[in-house]
Amino acid sequence: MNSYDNVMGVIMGGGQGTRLYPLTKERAKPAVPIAGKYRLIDIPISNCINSGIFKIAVLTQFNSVSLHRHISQTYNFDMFHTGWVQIWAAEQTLLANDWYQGTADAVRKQLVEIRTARMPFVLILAGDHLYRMDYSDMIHFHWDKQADVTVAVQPVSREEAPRLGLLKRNENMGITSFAEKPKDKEVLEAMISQPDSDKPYFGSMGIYLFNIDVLMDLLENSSYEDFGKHVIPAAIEKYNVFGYEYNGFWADIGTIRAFFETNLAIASKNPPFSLIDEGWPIYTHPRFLPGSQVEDTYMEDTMLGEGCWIQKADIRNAVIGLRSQIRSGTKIRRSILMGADYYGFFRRGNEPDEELILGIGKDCVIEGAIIDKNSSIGNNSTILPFPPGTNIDNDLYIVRDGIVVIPKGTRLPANTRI
Ligand code: ADQ
Ligand code: ADP
Repeated sequence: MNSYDNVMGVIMGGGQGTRLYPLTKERAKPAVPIAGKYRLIDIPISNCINSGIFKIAVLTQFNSVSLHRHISQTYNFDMFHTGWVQIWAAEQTLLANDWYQGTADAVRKQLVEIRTARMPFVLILAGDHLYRMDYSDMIHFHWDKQADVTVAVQPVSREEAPRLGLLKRNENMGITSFAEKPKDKEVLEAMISQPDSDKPYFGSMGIYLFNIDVLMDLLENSSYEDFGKHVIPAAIEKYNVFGYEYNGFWADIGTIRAFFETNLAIASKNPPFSLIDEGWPIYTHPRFLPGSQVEDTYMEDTMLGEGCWIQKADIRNAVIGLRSQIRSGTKIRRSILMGADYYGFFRRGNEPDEELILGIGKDCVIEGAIIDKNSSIGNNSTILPFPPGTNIDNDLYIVRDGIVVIPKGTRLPANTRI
């Protein structure tokens, strides 16, 4: 594996965190748990490490304790290694006292740190994508093309197109035009690159490789707020900007719906993305948990985390996060359980006070829901999904696009109906 001492990874860890709310109620977006045992930030950091990029900064607006804990417990390179993973949180300084800002603004406010790292190339990555990508191919493409900026692109369908930055390339793969999330029919028509394909557009993956001087120039001499809206269109006018095509699995999981569907998809038969890959592990905080104990349970299309205890349940299409406890007679359909950070008062052979049990109680039905960590659902409760598009804010639960989310640490009383 190559190691790139001249490329630094900058991961955009999230702005206000409204799109994944309430999963971001008490934690920074990069710390949101996925796939039963990881956190969102593990994906881009693992891609960097596996690609040979060892200097990584995570830009975050909401500097949560859990993100710090996760990064410091997980990503420690040994003393013979020059790599580091740092969290750069938005801070109020004499130069900047406004908090919520766009992606370009967030990077601009850390330009001093970026310059101090003295890396000639800066790879900007989103923090809410699920994919496995070897950035070294993109780096070599950038060098071969003698590019100033390279944008990773993927062919996308008509349906996906309005949600992404769209671009067109010439024969040399130079980007000739760019439109950020166009809704206008004429603009959409004009951005078609491959008319006969079922993926006629090139969508920006929001992954950018910049020569440091170009990044400095574009940010220092402007008030551009966003990469997609402002920086990339301006760069095309002034610099050599290329589109590097990537055709592997890639999903933006930055909304509750996308997060939910993608988690369930990876738990399904023939998943579009497999977490099993010996050559390209996804790293996370090692926990030394025992294997999961499953008693008389039917399970189908389920991804099961470590350290769970499941009794006589029926589980179909679900992600069951680490330390989950599910009691007898419970049915789970199309749902994500994030698990727990501890077991509560439970000890094997010593059934505790029902009120204190963590996890899902007896005879519950849970469908179309995300149950965040450390929650407890009282016996005989039912949670069913709402029609897509429904949004509700309630003390005990939140509904986003029809998906019921039980916020972290919620205690739903027995016999609750949602
Ligand atoms: P979006 O994903 O809509 O489109 P944006 O909201 O700018 O773009 O988010 C990009 C990433 O930066 C996300 O991971 C987000 O959490 C993070 N982020 C946002 N504001 C931040 C801030 N202030 N500080 C730190 N992190 C922040 C972009 C491009 C499109 C492209 C899609 C691909 O603009 O052109 O097609 O990504 O998903
Ligand atoms: P999340 O961000 O997922 O809601 P936390 O970061 O609070 O959760 O907890 C995640 C991990 O940190 C767990 O492994 C948990 O055991 C550990 N942890 C939680 N609280 C503490 C603490 N006060 N000190 C040290 N580790 C903790």
